[in-house]
Amino acid sequence: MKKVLLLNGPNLNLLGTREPNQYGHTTLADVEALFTQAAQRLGFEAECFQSNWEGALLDKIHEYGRLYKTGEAVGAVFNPGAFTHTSIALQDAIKGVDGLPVIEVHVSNVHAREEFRHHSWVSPVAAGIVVGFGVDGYLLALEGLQRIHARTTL
Ligand code: CA2
Repeated sequence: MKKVLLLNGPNLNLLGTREPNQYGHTTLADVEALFTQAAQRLGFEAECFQSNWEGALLDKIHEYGRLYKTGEAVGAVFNPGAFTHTSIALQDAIKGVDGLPVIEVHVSNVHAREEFRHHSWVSPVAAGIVVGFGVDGYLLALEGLQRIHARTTL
């Protein structure tokens, strides 16, 4: 079974526990369970990984770049959290793994928030972007990834 990565960046381990007006009541564990079930229905095996460390996120992207090249993975759904707005290293990593489809997700509508959240270093190298649909965005992104996979394996 091909793998699909659900990758979450800094502070997303707090999902559902604080700031419910911004991020809702669903916890990261709930999101990971829903994502894993949805991936199974699409015939993929999900791996869920969250880290507050930039380097750990980079390592996971590199790992999936290798798995994508060997045909063992289809891509990644990635919420880079606040690193979205700061990390050139994440852009370089996604560029560097060359080809791995990465769908960028934001739970909140970052464009309706502070100016500093409007810019993303990840968006220019993302295969698609899902913003402002709450935690449903993760599942919408998975569906998008499945469509990209179907299109590229025709
Ligand atoms: O809307 C998103 O998904 C964000 O990626 C979330 C980041 C934020 O820095 C981005 O601008 C937009 C913040 C994640 C923090 O998550 C928390 C969840 C619950 C309570 C506190 C933080």
